[in-house]
Amino acid sequence: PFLENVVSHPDFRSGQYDTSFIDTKPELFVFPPKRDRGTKLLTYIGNVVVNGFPGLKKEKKPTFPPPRVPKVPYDTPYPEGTKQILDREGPEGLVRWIRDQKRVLVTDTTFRDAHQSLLATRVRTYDLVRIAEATGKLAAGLFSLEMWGGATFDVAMRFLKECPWERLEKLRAKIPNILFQMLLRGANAVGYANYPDNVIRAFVKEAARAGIDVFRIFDSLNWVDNMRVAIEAVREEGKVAEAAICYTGDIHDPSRPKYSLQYYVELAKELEKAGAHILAIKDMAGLLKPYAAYDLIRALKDAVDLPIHLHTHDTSGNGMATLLKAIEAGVDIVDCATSALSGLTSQPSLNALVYALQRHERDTGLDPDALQKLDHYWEDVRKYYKGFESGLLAPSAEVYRHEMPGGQYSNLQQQAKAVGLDDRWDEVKEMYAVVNRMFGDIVKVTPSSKVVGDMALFMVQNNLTEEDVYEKGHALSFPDSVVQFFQGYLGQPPGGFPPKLQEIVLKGREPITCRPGELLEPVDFDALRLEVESKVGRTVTNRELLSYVLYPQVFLDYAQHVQTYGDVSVLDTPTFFYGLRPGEEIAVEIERGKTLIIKLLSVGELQQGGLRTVYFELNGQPREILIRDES
Ligand code: 3PY
Ligand code: ZN
Repeated sequence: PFLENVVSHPDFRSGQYDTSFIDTKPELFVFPPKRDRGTKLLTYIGNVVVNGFPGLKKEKKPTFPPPRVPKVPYDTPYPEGTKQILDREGPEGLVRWIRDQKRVLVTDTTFRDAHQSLLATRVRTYDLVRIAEATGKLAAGLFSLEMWGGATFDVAMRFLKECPWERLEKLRAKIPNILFQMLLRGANAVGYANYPDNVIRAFVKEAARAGIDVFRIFDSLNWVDNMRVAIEAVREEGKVAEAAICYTGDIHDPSRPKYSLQYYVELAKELEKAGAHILAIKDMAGLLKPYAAYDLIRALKDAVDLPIHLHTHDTSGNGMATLLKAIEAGVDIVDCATSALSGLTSQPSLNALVYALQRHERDTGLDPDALQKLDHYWEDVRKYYKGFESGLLAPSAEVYRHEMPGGQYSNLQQQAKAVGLDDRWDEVKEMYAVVNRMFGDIVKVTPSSKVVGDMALFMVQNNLTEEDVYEKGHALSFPDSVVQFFQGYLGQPPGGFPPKLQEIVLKGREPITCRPGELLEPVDFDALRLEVESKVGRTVTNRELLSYVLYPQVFLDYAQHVQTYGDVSVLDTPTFFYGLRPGEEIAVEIERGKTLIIKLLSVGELQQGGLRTVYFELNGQPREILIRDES
């Protein structure tokens, strides 16, 4: 930055400066050797070859056929899409346009929820960017692409070692015509705990500037007070506030009166008053049965004057039936995922829906052949991520019992495995339902779903029954997330906390009943900037600063990774996860027009001190890299 400041200074540019200090001191030109980008990438690849990718079983690199990227002539223009309508006419104009559509509109979740729910959120920017232009040109009739938020922010940095903001910018540059949609956890932003109001405002502002158009905002306890700051911030940016009611229970089940039709109708009215442009029904576990969907949407259409957007998961196998009944009832927009990433804990298939509605009065207008081309690509790319598949092979109607969100299922399974409960997974699922009852029947979605999951694991692990908790609970030390939940730090659940359990968990601590954001001190961004810059030894952008505010340690680890290995997002996915085979050569474009040719020659014997030499060729020149063998 210093050098940049110098060369952009007007005096320097006009040549009117005195350089005698520099001219007379040649030692200023002695620089410590800097590890170049090539060496850093070789070190990364060498490490994966020797030690495998963290969290993946180490295996020989499989052979993947090249993905079928649809051939779209590069000079084909992007058709006008919903993004142009929003930019021209603002959110109110967009809402008017939605109302004028007879067809059902569709959001494609392939870039976010589909892989969050099927592949532990692991799909990399590389694979998204590669299909982005074709998506913009072949699927221009979509309402929106859900492509950011939820768990993607955390996972991008924590596991994929890439910058979530760069993903957004790169996709925006390649898809200028379709609305970009993100999932925002209200006061929890894209994290697991409530943040101060000024963080929520700054995050929304930056996300809007980086390219998000539609913000789906929810609260994990359906507490509208905890959604207001986000809704207002989105409106201030001139973007679309899509406020969500999270659906749980069953409106037709008289034994679950808490989550009755009336409950959702009242919630919808509150959200309309709070400033929503669109109302979302967020059925995160896929509990909304087809006939319930029909009745719910009819009732909501009568109750509020907002377009309705339905999000569901296909865990039970009833997902498509739910969409069709919702469409019959007049829903405006539905969420689907490309066929290759649909079904099970993901969304119903986009391709199937398009065919189902052909020549129907609410035909989507999307071209099934064009969508098929995009789907071929995803069929191929999904294979790269086989190490992150959940193992679920068929739909499971058991979801109506445990009510676990689609995005949590495989996650909790991993957590259970990690604490040695692999063979007690059935008990964990059953306990999840028990805990929900003990907690007073709450909405379960990130982060409240994590609290229920943590408690269920805790009880199974310690062989505790519900009665045990009430009888011996005073002597038990509950998971942190459970204590915080009962302290009111995630907000207030409908009907309040069950007093007996709350007293057992809190052991004399005082719970709060106000909005946590009222108590949290505003973040001092200037002070934090100094703090993070001193830790990473360089300046950071406003976006990086926000990454640090939301995920301090994750950001620092990510920054350290970049320091050591460079920008690994430039590697193709098989190489990122599996490294190279001996003799394999790849071309890596490290920046536009600058390509490195990397070839792995061989891996040396284990040396004293646990090191191996990995032999490469970089642009035809031999290179040796020493790697510590951790195995
Ligand atoms: C998230 O918050 O990440 C979700 O997908 C909730 O359903
Ligand atoms: Zn979802």
